[in-house]
Amino acid sequence: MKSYTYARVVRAALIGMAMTGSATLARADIKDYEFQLVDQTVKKGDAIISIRLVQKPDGKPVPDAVIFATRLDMAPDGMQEMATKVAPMPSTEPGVYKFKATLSMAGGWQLSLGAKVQGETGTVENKLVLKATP
Ligand SMILES: [Cu+2]
Repeated sequence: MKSYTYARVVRAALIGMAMTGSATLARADIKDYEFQLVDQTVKKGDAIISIRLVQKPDGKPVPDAVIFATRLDMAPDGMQEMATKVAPMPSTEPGVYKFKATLSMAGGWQLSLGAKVQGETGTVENKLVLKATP
């Protein structure tokens, strides 16, 4: 009975180690994360921009990321200097992050984002291009 218990303990420990090992292997690289636009177009004026942070390849949503760098400008239309403020907004959907911005002109706008993901080193950096419609 005693040796049986010991064997179980050893086996459990080995399984635990194996699981830890695979968890480390499965651990994503920061390059496996990506921002995506929920909507490619928004209406010109006061707009809410929704973006999704996902983990490739399965597109799993990534909640609780800290987004610290944002810039929104008209670089896609050759107007880099035409930038607007981006304010974070609360979101109820896990992995979806919302921002409020005033898009004063119809056309292409580039949203530059940086984020830290819990448990990962490095920074997710992405530029997304959306279109403001008149
Ligand atoms: Cu412009």
